[in-house]
Amino acid sequence: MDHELQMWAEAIRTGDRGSLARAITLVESSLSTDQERADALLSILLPFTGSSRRIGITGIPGVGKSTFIDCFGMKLIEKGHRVAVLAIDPSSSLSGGSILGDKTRMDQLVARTEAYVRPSPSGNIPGGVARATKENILLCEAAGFDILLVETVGVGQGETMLADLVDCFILLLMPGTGDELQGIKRGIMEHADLLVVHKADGNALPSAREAAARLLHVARLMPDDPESNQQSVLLCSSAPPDMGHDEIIQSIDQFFENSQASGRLHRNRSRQEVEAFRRDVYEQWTIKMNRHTPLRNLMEQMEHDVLEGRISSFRAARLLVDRLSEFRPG
Ligand SMILES: Nc1nc2c(ncn2[C@@H]2O[C@H](COP(=O)(O)OP(=O)(O)OP(=O)(O)O)[C@@H](O)[C@H]2O)c(=O)[nH]1
Ligand SMILES: [Mg+2]
Repeated sequence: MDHELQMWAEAIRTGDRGSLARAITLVESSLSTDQERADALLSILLPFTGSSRRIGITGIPGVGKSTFIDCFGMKLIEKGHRVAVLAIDPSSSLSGGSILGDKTRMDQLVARTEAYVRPSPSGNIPGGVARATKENILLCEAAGFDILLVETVGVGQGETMLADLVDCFILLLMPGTGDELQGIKRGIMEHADLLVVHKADGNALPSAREAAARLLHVARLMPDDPESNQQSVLLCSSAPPDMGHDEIIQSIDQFFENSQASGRLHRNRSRQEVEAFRRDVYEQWTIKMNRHTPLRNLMEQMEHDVLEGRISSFRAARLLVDRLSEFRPG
């Protein structure tokens, strides 16, 4: 085994932040040599991962996810936890940019040695943001963080991606907009383990209370999944003097106790592993195909034929797969 990688892994395990940051950069690199090293490093660290609580925080832009995490993270540190925060931006693979990265709003957390805050990756990540985030979670666990908070915007694919990465997720909602669902699909509401009416402060407090009461009503109408925990609805403010974070911590403790006892936690992680494997096979296969010139040429030719209507997409795909054995692996 590569001695340098062993030393690097050791430094990560002792909590050296520079080594952790460099490992995350390696995981997000698009160079294939870096990808191979990242794989090797993760393999060394794998036995020291998996024991953290992975918690997703979602909600529309501006609902206060980052401010909430800053405050919530500080309370967790007071209770003796070590907290890592990863932001994911489901659009960054497409746009090449990061909508979250430039305004993390976690000034308290970034100043603490018990916390590690990593803004969302920008640029084109091989295998996508979900793959990189999963590996970053593992790295942070190996570095001794026992609570992983993953922030993502609750629109588009964000929440589906989140469900494949975390054990539990919190949906933040805002009062006073007339519609508690605020464009958030019912699907997310059903998946959330905890509904939090955020910004419950100042003039907004009465409408926050009303919103919580209505949400509780909706939550009770949700189809009852015997496996899931009773969905809670809590009020919270992350503006000073903050309010409600301790209740959220209690509710999450309860969630983890229940899901550990019922085996749900373990089953969910197993499902995530299989999903990740399937996704990675597909993505690595695509990367390999794109690098293999004769295959790429054939694929482009077939794409052209599909576009011109000379062949159906299904038949073209089948012909392509049938011809794969003609090509030597690249
Ligand atoms: N009154 C009040 N304002 C808050 C609270 N939390 C956040 N804010 C404000 O709401 C605005 C948005 O906060 P962010 O934490 O950046 O929201 P976000 O959901 O992370 O936003 P994106 O990352 O852009 O999706 C900021 O101006 C915060 O100061 C709160 O509990 N109460
Ligand atoms: Mg944010």
